[in-house]
Amino acid sequence: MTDIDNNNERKRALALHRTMLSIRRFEEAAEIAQRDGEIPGTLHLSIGQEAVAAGVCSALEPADLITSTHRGHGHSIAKGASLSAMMAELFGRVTGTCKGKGGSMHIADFSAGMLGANGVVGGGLGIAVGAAQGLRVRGSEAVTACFFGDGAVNRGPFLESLNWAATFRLPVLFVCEDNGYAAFTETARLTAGAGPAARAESLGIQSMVVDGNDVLAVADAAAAMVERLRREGGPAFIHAQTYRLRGHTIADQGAYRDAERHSRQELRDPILLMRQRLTDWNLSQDVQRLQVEVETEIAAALVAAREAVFPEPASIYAEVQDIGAPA
Ligand SMILES: Cc1ncc(C[n+]2csc(CCOP(=O)(O)OP(=O)(O)O)c2C)c(N)n1
Ligand SMILES: [Mg+2]
Repeated sequence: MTDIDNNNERKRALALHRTMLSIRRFEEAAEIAQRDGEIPGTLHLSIGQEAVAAGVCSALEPADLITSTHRGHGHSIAKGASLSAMMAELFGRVTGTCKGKGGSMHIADFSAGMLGANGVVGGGLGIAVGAAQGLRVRGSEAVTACFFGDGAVNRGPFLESLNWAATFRLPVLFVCEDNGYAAFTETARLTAGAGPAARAESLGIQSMVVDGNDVLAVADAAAAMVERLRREGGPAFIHAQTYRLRGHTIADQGAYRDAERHSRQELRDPILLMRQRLTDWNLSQDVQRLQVEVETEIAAALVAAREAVFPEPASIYAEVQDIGAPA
């Protein structure tokens, strides 16, 4: 293999790798902190799926919006949410993205265009379409990317949201992050027909199926789709085929998984694949530098989270609902 000759391509590849590393190290650190009792509640980790978040968000501008899922750390980081505010949120501290009152499944950072994780499977779909409609009413040309899992395509909001977006040609990039499982069930066993992209195509929505563990492939697909959304309106659909290397939640050992498939997928870890590619391009030193940089950032986020205070009990009803405190 030869050096990668184009400087822009090199920068782009390293930036994508850096985003994936940030997501991986953030979640590994959170996993330890949760097990040590520092983070309350459970976590849904996206370890193994980082290329989808990194690739898709690389095609977005700061003004663009995303909606996410219960497995949303990667999407938030890739869209530019602050690592320390996110870590503080997991720790339940006042410096968190939701002042410590939301936690993992409610992380939102409007300043980064991240409209929220969502504990309701398929819950982000309607929000994304509503946001896109709202942007149009305001005369904005920003696009909205909507992440959802392979389990969500079997819920009603999937059809409603795709139909609305297609009818009004809203610039929404629907991203099915297909990790093969809906909780403890292999999704293919519960999904009729030819798959998520075929469902989108049946509504006239242009779709692509992409290797969701190849960050360059995801980034290229997303760039092409987003460019088209900006030029012609939308929507568009990406079915990103990936794999979850951890359990459904932090407590799940994944005993229901096929061992052979799992071993095969471990070798297709998106970070390993990209690191190999960067090494082939003689960029090992840059990879090491990125690893140190990310490590330092995560360590700082952990220190800041531990040092921050918890929200005042008196603030419990503030900013969490729109009906005010109960009488
Ligand atoms: C409406 C609704 N039904 C059921 C659940 C329980 N639940 C949480 S995650 C999950 C599986 C979701 O699978 P998928 O959409 O593929 O996302 P993944 O967990 O694989 O990222 C289920 C059924 C829920 N949170 N919301
Ligand atoms: Mg899934």
